[in-house]
Amino acid sequence: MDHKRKARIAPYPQPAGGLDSLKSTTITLLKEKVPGSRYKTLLHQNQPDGFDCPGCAWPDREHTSTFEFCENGVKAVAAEATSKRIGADFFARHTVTELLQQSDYKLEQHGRLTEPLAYDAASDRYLPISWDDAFALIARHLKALDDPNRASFYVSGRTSNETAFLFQLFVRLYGTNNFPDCSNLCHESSSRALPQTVGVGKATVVLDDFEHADTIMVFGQNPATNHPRMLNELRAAAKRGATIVSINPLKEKGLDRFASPQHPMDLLSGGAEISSLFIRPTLGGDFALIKGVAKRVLELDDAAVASGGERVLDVDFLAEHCSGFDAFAADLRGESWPDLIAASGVPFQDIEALTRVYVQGKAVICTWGMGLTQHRDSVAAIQMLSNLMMLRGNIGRRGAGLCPVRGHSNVQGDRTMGIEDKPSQAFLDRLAQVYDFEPPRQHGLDAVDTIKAMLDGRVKVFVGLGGNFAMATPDTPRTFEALRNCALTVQISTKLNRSHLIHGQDALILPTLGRTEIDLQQTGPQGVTVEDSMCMVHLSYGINPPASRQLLSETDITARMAHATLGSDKVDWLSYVNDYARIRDEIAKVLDAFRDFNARVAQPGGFHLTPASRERRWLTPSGKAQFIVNALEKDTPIARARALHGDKLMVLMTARSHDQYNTTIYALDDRYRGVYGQRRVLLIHRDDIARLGFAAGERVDIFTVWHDGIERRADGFLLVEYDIPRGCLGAYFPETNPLIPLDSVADISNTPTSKSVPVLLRRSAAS
Ligand SMILES: Nc1nc2c(c(=O)[nH]1)N[C@H]1C(S)=C(S)[C@@H](COP(=O)(O)OP(=O)(O)OC[C@H]3O[C@@H](n4cnc5c(=O)[nH]c(N)nc54)[C@H](O)[C@@H]3O)O[C@H]1N2
Ligand SMILES: Nc1nc2c(c(=O)[nH]1)N[C@H]1C(S)=C(S)[C@@H](COP(=O)(O)OP(=O)(O)OC[C@H]3O[C@@H](n4cnc5c(=O)[nH]c(N)nc54)[C@H](O)[C@@H]3O)O[C@H]1N2
Ligand SMILES: [Mo]
Repeated sequence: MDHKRKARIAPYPQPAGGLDSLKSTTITLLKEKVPGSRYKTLLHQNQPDGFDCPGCAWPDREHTSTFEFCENGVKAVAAEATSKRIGADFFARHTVTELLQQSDYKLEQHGRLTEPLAYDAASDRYLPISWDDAFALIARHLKALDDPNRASFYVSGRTSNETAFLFQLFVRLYGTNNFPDCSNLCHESSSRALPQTVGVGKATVVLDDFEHADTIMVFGQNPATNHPRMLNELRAAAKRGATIVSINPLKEKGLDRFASPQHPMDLLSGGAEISSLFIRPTLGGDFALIKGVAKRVLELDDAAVASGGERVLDVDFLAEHCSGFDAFAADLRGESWPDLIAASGVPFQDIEALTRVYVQGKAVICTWGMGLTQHRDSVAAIQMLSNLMMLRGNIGRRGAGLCPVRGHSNVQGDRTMGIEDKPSQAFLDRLAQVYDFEPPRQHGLDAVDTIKAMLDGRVKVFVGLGGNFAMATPDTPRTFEALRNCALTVQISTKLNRSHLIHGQDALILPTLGRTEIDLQQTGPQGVTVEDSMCMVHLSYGINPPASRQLLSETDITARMAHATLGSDKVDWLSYVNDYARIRDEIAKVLDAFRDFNARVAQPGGFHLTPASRERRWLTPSGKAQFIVNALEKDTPIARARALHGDKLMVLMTARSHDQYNTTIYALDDRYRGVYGQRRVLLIHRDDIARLGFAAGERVDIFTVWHDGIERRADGFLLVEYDIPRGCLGAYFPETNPLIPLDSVADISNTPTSKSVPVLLRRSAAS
């Protein structure tokens, strides 16, 4: 394989962005053979007359601004606009068993899926099937189940509001709340933590607040790769003199310096400085760190009271808006400094430095990503962040607030539309009233629980609306076994991935339009709506011709699936497909926040779904912003593993390289981390390499320490000396997903602990 020849490790000396970003873009367009005529696609990205970038959920300046360059946005668009195609002839040439030998990288590289296919066990191949027969097969399986809860319906976050709404209506009319979604693997911890503290599980800021913040604290995020447009906001804030802090075990590129390709002076000057302070907790150390900062804030306030100085706490905000402060303060006072320092991995002087920055800020924004959400105590950590922000009234004020930075471009909108395994009773009541049926009331299955239910045979039908369930989820061999246990698996997809090859007895691949493509229905080209990470809802219109004439839109597929399964007596499914504006009218009937939906979304830039917390209205049981006390836990799986293995025990985080979109591998480099032509690398501190008796450049096998007797391993990882805290390791997913036990999940949110896996290393036999 030619990429092996190029495998090398070479630290990247440049700032993030810069000319290399432009170069990488050109290579991407050539490699995907994107026709020149489609380059204009890129100019329509996030424009009022164009489509919403499928890359990430970071908002745009009102969708009305000039073109903002984003290297990874280009990759996401190019992956969809590729001229490569695979149809029946491709599947006739390859058995599924053969395709299983190919890497995930190679599978996606084959190009766009072009026609519906059904698995044929006799030949071990996918063969063409008509759309009608495909829907009839789904209906037959769903109707044959003795209980609707034996089917589970996964949604990945690219799906539009219109499709998501129809999909949840179909599934609830069918009779279940089994809605695993990619959010379960992602920001579920934020979505569970925030409603308890501030009443709404969404950001309290909008983009404009970044212009007014004097302090921005970025927790557990790698924006240069995952939200490149965020760097423009950080750059502007830094230029204005705002203080930016990165809280991350790694000193990620872009959080240090960023050379904006839009600003030629940056390219010449070596980029703009972004963060002035780097706080580097150990993996999973954030809860203790944030609690430490909160404790220090309280101590500084005590000192101010004693000396008659200006209060550090926002006493007016606490008095008027908060509940539970006294219990919280008492808990903080009782917490031990040595415990907080040990658990956070942050020395006291750094906790002090972070506290000083925080209390000097008059308008503070905290943003966070997967570094905060994928640990066992993630819900507690995010609640602690909320507590910290409440201490100084940093919520519901201009330039201040909480900002979970979502991943998939419409993952937030899908949840708003009711893709939710634990729907509120109020939402179900409205569905019941508008559609005159009794929706299922008991909670459904999320992603992890769906895998468990498929493993033990409770769930027999799996439908995936986008995504790559087999590879995005933990404990890969068990997830594979679970999917193979199904009577039917259905994947609605744009490109080939492993979830098509790890299938049930019957299996369908239903190819669909991507967001960049023209969605032509009876009343003309249709737009769809999405909600970004800061609650802006706007329209998106595809501009490219569809990859194949046989593709149906996701909305159409959903409607036809519903029609075949349930008939159209109650809901005239197919009529909605003619005109998506009619679906938006239905959404407005069920969700008050979407009143006059069609009119409001037609405004350039769309409209804002203002969360109550932004206006200091608190939808919590106490009616106030609620302080929540959480104890520092000592008896954790990692502590228990360490008690068994001493300092041989390492903690692994699994994250993204610069050249991937979740399970889609665009290429084999991770430029900013200096990794080229390979992905089986393990980032490790040089002292740990020596201490564990290895040498840099050796290969190791990774073993999980877990208590269920199952061997979990991932073999042949190259040790790469890296600036990472001692005791911590970094590697890429999905290669490392076999290491994450299915029941190693965050409390309350049930999110896999992808950023803290207790492991041991052994020299690889293959090295
Ligand atoms: N190009 C591109 N864009 C994407 C994606 C993609 O794969 N590719 N994925 C999209 C999706 S779905 C999502 S959710 C987002 C993900 O975007 P991120 O949240 O940036 O996701 P990760 O790559 O997992 O990076 C996690 C970061 O957290 C840090 N970290 C790990 N553990 C800890 C910890 O214990 N504490 C702290 N403080 N930091 C920690 C890591 O060093 C890393 O910088 O990006 C979205 N955008
Ligand atoms: N170990 C570990 N595991 C993780 C994570 C981690 O940090 N570490 N991160 C988790 C996170 S944050 C997330 S969000 C999940 C992501 O999980 P998923 O959302 O399930 O995975 P993706 O890789 O985003 O899905 C890619 C596939 O989606 C299909 N696709 C792309 N565009 C479209 C479209 O427009 N319509 C349809 N129908 N299909 C489309 C393509 O076929 C492509 O192969 O992974 C999670 N898994
Ligand atoms: Mo995500």
